[in-house]
Amino acid sequence: MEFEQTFMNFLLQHQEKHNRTYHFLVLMDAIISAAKHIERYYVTGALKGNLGSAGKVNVQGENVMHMDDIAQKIIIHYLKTTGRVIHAVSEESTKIIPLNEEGGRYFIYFDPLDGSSNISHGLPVGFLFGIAKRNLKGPEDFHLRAGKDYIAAGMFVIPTGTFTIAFREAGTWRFHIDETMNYVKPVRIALPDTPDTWELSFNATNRYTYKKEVQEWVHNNERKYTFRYLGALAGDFHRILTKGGMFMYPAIVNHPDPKKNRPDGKLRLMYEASVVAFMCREAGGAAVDERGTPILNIKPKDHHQRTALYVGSKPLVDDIIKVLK
Ligand code: FDP
Repeated sequence: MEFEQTFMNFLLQHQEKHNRTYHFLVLMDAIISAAKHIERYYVTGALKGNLGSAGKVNVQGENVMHMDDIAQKIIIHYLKTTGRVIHAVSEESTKIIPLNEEGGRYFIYFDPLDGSSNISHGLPVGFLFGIAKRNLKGPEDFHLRAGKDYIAAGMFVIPTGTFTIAFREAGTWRFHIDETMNYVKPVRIALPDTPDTWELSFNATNRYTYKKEVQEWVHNNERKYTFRYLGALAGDFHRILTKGGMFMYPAIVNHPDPKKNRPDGKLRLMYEASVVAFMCREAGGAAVDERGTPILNIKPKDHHQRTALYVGSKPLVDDIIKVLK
């Protein structure tokens, strides 16, 4: 019989090696429990009628699916039980969610089920999260942290049983769920240097809505790489992490219907772009916004702030920066 190291054992060793407390373990245990719970609901969702619309719109003005609601409730339940979370910021909640303002130690920013167009098909979606820590040395600035101040960020691609997490200055790691529903077998991820496997990922329908320089860049580069697009950031980025290349969701500035322009981009900074940018940096890559500013340096003004995103292999991101600046 062969046994693989579990995520919790890996994390325990990581905390001991770096002389850290066990508080983070308590938080991660809750996040793992939530993810497993969501995963079960998702795979049985079509049978139970949970993959349809909840008949309301969220803070982003987007249609809320039943599963969004279910995932949100599950995550908040588990976070509450830890006593370690000060505030949670979720895509599914207009306001920040205070959990333990006095005794908590962490801020968590999450999107419970990202990639909503896949939900009704039961296809992959993501539970994305970033974690920052209370300022233990000085005055508390609460929750509006730049990605560079996160201590960890991760994603579950649901329902594939994969979990990827990055720790500050300690790499990006991938785990797979086993038959006992444990995430096991840590594998450290580094973006491949050679372009042979690189992929480009973007919503091709939008290509003529990008600014001219980005349209030209796409035109000049797309034939060099394989094109893949699932329509769920976690799934698309999961591929980029192992194959290399670049995922991009540029600003939309040339839409034939100007009301549909998105000059600030579409993706949310705190619980989408910064999360993947953090994982990408720890795997040796980079991420920038429409001006070529590193995503991890952007301090949000609002917890639901949007941004354009170019994330992936450093040489490709560096190349597109030339047309962004
Ligand atoms: P969705 O709107 O379906 O929830 O931010 C959300 C996101 O999905 C990302 O997961 C995904 O990469 C992107 O938006 C897909 O947007 P398009 O449908 O415009 O391609």
